[in-house]
Amino acid sequence: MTEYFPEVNSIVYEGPESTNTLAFKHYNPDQVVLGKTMAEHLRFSVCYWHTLKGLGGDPFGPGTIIRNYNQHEDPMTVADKTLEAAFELFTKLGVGFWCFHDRDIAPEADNLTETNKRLDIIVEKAKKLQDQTGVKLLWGTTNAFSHRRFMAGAGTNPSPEVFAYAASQIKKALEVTHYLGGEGYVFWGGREGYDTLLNTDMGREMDNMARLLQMAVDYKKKIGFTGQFYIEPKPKEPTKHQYDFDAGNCHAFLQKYGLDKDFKLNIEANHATLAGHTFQHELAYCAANNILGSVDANRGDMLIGWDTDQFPTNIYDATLAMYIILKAGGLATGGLNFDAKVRRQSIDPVDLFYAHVGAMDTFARGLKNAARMIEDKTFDKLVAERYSGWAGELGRNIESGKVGFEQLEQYIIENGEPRINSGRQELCENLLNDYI
Ligand code: XLS
Ligand code: CA
Ligand code: CA
Repeated sequence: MTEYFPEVNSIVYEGPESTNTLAFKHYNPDQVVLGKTMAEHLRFSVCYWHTLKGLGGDPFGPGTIIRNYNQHEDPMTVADKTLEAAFELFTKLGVGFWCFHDRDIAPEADNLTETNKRLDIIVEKAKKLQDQTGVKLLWGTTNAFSHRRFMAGAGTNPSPEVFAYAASQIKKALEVTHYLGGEGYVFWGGREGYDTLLNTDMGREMDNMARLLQMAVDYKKKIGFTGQFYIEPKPKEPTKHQYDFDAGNCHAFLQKYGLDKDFKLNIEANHATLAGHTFQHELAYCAANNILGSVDANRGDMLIGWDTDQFPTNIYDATLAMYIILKAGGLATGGLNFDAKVRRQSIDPVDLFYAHVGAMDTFARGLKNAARMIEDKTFDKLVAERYSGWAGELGRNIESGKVGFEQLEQYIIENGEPRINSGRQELCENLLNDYI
């Protein structure tokens, strides 16, 4: 098979002292941390759309990046070579997983039947490459947002015909994800939102979105696909307002429509910050509500208000994220998927490797830092102390539902002004810095 990245060898762990810019300084896949290997904890995944297909286009100009695997007239030849390049990259990076949209891996044809045939050809090859390399599918998904037919959404489209197209496309994507042994399936609401309420029936759109998801749940059971379903929140972009705004919003939606047992969330760092939250907040919300599923590990830019999808390099954020993830018991079927793209000026193939090596090391450091925070119980002790009142008689009575307003009023009349304690935020932040 052709080698597409001959300038890069397999990336190996060389330790913190290494000066090799194409080696891991912290990610040591077999190193055991809190009872599991780093590879088992972190479950790194490469995303197909940005890493293999992204060419650096932005609203002001087309792509700047030329790849050796897409220099061909025939779109199926390009798809074939891209897949080979992809598995070479996955293997050289040593990631265990990949993720794709149906349309990333195989181009659309003139009608759905032909499109599905093309998809089958590429999926067959992907299955072979997975078997040869041991790289697994973390999740599959449907691109029901790029084609012009989806300009007004898929499940929330005002036209039932577009809804039917989206359903057909999801049906097929579920089948191929199942065939490839995918551990999950993501629903990101592409253009499921609105640009003006003046032309929008919001209630109907949300009901229809739920209908589409319920159909997916039914079909999943029918074909025996046992992978985990995820919803991925994002507050805006491409529409002004996306219905699956943030974790809290998705949670309410799933509960309202009785879908909460069938879905967890896929939390993307850049989407969290676009929603005005921290990455850690969205993870913590999910953990507190038992809906933490998977993670799209990237970052935004503090000064840019859109989805820049940059590779994660912030050790502070990665530490806080891993702290929440570890405390929640880990990612189970999920993983850390690098839904991130190299910058428009990073035009060399080697930049893809620098990007992933840096991101993997960032999360490896986050994992090691978080593990020490947990072992030392530094913050557990602070939190336990802060809430210790709930172990007393009053706290127990409130939490067990034994008392109501009248008894609590009586308590205050008898005992007077409550005692209050310092929150110690500065101390907490100083202690955190000891681990970074
Ligand atoms: C776009 C989303 C998308 C999903 C998968 O902003 O991040 O890439 O992860 O459809
Ligand atoms: Ca994403
Ligand atoms: Ca994104």
